[in-house]
Amino acid sequence: MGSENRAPVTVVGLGSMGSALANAFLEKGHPTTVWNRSPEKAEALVAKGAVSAATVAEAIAASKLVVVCVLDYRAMREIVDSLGDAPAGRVIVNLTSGTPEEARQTAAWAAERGVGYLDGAIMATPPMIGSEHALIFYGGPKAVYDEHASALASIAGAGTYLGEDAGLPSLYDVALLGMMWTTWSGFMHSLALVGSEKVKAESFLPFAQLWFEHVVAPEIPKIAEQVDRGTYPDGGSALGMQAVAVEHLVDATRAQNVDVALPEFLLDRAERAIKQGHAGDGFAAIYEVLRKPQS
Ligand code: FVH
Repeated sequence: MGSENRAPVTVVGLGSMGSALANAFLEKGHPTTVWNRSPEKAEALVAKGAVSAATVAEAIAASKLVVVCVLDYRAMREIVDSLGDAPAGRVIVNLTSGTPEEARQTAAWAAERGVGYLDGAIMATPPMIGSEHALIFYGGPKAVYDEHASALASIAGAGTYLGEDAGLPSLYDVALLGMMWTTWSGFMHSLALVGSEKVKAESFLPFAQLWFEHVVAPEIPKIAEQVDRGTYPDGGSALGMQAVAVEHLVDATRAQNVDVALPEFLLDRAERAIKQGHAGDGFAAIYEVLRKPQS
């Protein structure tokens, strides 16, 4: 599509992420209107061709497609609630991070007011925005997504529609965030352990990478398959045996005077799974404990 045919877009919220989004729309040739609570943040974008709206109502009026990316849902709702009926007939793509519940409530708010609504979760940092590798999850009415998919491709080549449920992008977002934090925390714990004997992270790194690549990562698809099947074959390393090894991890961590909370958590969940009868199963049986925390 020639840039003269690009759909007009409004971007509300010009923090680090909103500015990157507006910049990507401008670079792909979309006529772009911007608004931010602190108007000076629009200046760099105006220099690149954006139109700075004096009010948020003016910004919403400028384009059918309105992308909102502010700090949290409270800020998002403050902004849109101040507009009365003005957003009716517009499409709001809300890329503000939050919970599935907040996303579903905002989708209901939009449906009551005749506003097309997609909720999105950005799985990228600002410098990645506009690249083919930037991933953004979307949820909401399929017809609304289809109508705006080509404009949205300007901010993320790897935009992925998850379905009609506006809560799913936030759910995937927090699930991946949790995976990232726990994986990194596991690495931090191992660095704290070897660091307690003055081993440099640099010296340990090649073994951590080898371990991750050849032992940890290849198990991920197998675990996923077992969780979907609901059976957890031990693969030669039963949980009962692995729990004893985790006990060593707890003991050694304490002896090295390193924070013991993480391995204690792992041991506790392994012991709960064993109590539920999973001693002869594999590691993935932990899923049964995490999924039903009351037991
Ligand atoms: N930056 C990142 O790496 C992550 C990547 C994943 C997705 N997140 C989420 O994106 C949302 C915005 O993040 P951000 O990085 O742009 O955040 P800030 O630079 O801190 O900008 C915040 C903007 O929100 C505006 N704002 C805050 N409160 C209000 C309010 N009550 N009314 C109107 N606007 C408000 C703020 O305006 P100002 O302070 O400049 O006037 C900024 O435009 C966020 O959900 C991340 O979790 C980013």
